[in-house]
Amino acid sequence: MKKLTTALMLSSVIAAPAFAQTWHMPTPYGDGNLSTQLAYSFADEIKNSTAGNLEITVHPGGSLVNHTEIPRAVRSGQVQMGEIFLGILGNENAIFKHDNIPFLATTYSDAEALWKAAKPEVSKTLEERGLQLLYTVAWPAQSLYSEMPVNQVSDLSGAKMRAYSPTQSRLADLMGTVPTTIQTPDIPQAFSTGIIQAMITSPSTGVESQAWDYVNHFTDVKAWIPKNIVVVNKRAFRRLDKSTQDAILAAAERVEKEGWEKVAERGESDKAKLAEAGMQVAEPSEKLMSELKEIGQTIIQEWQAEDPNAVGAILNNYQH
Ligand code: PCA
Repeated sequence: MKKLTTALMLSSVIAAPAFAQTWHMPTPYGDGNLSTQLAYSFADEIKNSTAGNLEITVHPGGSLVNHTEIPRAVRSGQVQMGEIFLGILGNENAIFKHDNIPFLATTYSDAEALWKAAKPEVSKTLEERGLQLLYTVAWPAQSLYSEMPVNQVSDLSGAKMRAYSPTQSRLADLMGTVPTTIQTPDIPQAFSTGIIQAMITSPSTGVESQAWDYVNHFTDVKAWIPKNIVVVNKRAFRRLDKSTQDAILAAAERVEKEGWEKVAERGESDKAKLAEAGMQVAEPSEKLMSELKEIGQTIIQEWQAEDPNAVGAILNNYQH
């Protein structure tokens, strides 16, 4: 009897079939993006380091769950993990808006510093919603796509502008444009049917949506550097054994570091692709920049007024 038990225990240690599980991880963006590539590499690392005990299936591009539904799907446990663009949570809590504030952090090192300043609050707020933060991936800096050259904000007057978050929608208002919320998979159709005429996003999303089919001009205003977050359902994570939890945390740390290392270069190589495809890639005029920065100041003030304590704490941490 003892032998049999030992044999069973041994076989379960070696093959571990009883404990192997498959998790699902919906993501919003397509395979060409750095964030999606890192999601695959995150899943691979965990599969290897747990010897197949935890297999994570990545479902890119909103294919399993629409982007706007991903937060709820992870929270309810419908899926165990998911990737979310932080800015879309802006209406839930002002602290999430730090991610889309124009001209608050426009270099990658500033964006990292801003993230460091905001992370404790963000993490705590996600915890209260049953979500544990695993890692972050920054996007290349956000710049302007338009049909015509833009030398000043009024050149865009009345244009229909894509918005991907509440903060960006406010920016569109202040620019005298008309915001319309469109997720990335719908960008080509939104341009071709005239629902949008301009957008502010990364070179990567321009490449993914083949922006050159719809607009000719890319003005490199580099207004902010937003991020995706990858979260896990807290209960699902707690149910794992310690070594599997550690494997997830180790992979998350590695991927986050790799993301910050690669993002600047990815922005440059994708910008080169826009030019190769025939877009006019231009540096912004001084006038455009000073007008946009002024709008940025208004947005910061409005943001602070929304939650003076929490936002004030982020700004304080960031600036000191
Ligand atoms: N691409 C995503 C988010 C930020 C970015 O560069 C988008 O346009 O929706």
